[in-house]
Amino acid sequence: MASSSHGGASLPSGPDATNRRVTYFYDPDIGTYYYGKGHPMKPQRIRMAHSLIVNYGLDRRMEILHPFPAGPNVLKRYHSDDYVDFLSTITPYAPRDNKFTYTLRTFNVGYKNDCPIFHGLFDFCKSSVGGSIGAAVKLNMKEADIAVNWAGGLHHAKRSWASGFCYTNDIVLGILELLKVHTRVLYVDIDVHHGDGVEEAFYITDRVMTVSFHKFGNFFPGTGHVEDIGAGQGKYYSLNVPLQDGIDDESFRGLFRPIIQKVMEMYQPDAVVLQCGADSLAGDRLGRFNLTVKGHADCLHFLRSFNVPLMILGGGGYTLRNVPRCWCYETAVAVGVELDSKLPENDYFYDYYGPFFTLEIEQMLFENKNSSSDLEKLRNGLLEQISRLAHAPSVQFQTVPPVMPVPKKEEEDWDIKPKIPICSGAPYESDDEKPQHRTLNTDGQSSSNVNTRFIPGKVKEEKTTDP
Ligand code: V1D
Ligand code: CA
Repeated sequence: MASSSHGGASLPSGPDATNRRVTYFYDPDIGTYYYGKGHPMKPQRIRMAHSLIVNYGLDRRMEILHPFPAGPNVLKRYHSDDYVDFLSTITPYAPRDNKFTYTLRTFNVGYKNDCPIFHGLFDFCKSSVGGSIGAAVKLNMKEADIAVNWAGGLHHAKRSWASGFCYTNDIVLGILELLKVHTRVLYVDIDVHHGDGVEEAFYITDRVMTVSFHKFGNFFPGTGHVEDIGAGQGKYYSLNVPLQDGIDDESFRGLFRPIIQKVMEMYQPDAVVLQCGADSLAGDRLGRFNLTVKGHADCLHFLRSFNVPLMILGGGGYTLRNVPRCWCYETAVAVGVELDSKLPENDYFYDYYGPFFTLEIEQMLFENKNSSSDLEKLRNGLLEQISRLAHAPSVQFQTVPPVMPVPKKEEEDWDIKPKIPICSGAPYESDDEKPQHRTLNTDGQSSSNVNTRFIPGKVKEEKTTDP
């Protein structure tokens, strides 16, 4: 854990320049998905980021894996059965009769909507979730210190409700995977929008603390009030940092660092998930913040310095020339190298990065509507809220399900028991077979038939006794 003596994040095990083992998930098909004409969400930005990453040579400094697609049964660990069944069967060509229209409304999916039906929608969801679960598995197995999935971070999706360009919540599913091994997971969201879907999933538990920085006031999704702090066991474990237009690097850093420092000290997470929505950058088509790439990446720099297993995810980001710059730079921060500001030639060089062909983006000359006194008040109020946290809450009975290895072969699905033996020696947790859980009680003693599960959105814990 970090020491607070320098107000920064000094590491117990060496300087911040220490190398981290980074695993990066990338699906070569991701850039082909298309939300439709005029829709701001463009999965192509992930392919553009990848092209920059490879042309800077960052691929040589990390492990690159194709995400294993998350099948319906994996998605149903969080999403409702009827919603997943619906997503797995809809196509843009379905007949638009009354019954179908009703179903679309039930799940908030539809034509000329934030969440349209597009060709390959379900494959897109499976890939995005597969990357985040794969990232969690790599961290769980301690095969990586940092795991990256730029196709993840889709923070608005609810259990049975698509929202804000998001259909399935890879973050909730990734965190559920992390919770198999880690006691406390910290979720930090720097997308300009509130991370409502993740907050909602974990609102009543202290096993996940959510912290979202976002624009608040007449802005989608409308949630994320500073007084929304969690409930029940989860009281004080949801933190909201509502901001106004035009926040710049200095103001953002002046909030982010002290707040996260204090959260790290008090909560002591054993894994961290950072949603790096790039719509908080200056000049975003939908966002109204004024961060540079370096200001945005400073959040990652700071979290990385705590040396806690870290999952890095994408999210929003709608100015196509800026998102790849940001996510490429952040990939470099993850592996611990400084990039030359001059962009290397890449597949999108002349179409997107002229006239300067540099990594930097332009900051806007518009007013920062967050006054120093407002920011100070906000910071002090939030630091006070964090000081009410119980120090590092522990879990009384912690189930340790078998750690799921990343499937290695194309034909194996997260849902299907692989034919080859598992390298960890643990049995693979398929959906239709009960896993052999190892359960640790607080004394570290093992018992075999008590299965304590955290189920977000339902009840905090479900205790079952195996027959
Ligand atoms: F401008 C548009 C053009 C076509 C389709 C949609 C939009 C659009 C812009 N902003 N939609 C929005 C936001 N929706 C509304 C609706 C009005 N309502 C009744 C809802 O204001 C949604 C913005 C979503 C932002 C998503 C995200 O950036 O947070 C994200 N993070 O991870 C993935 C996406
Ligand atoms: Ca946010």
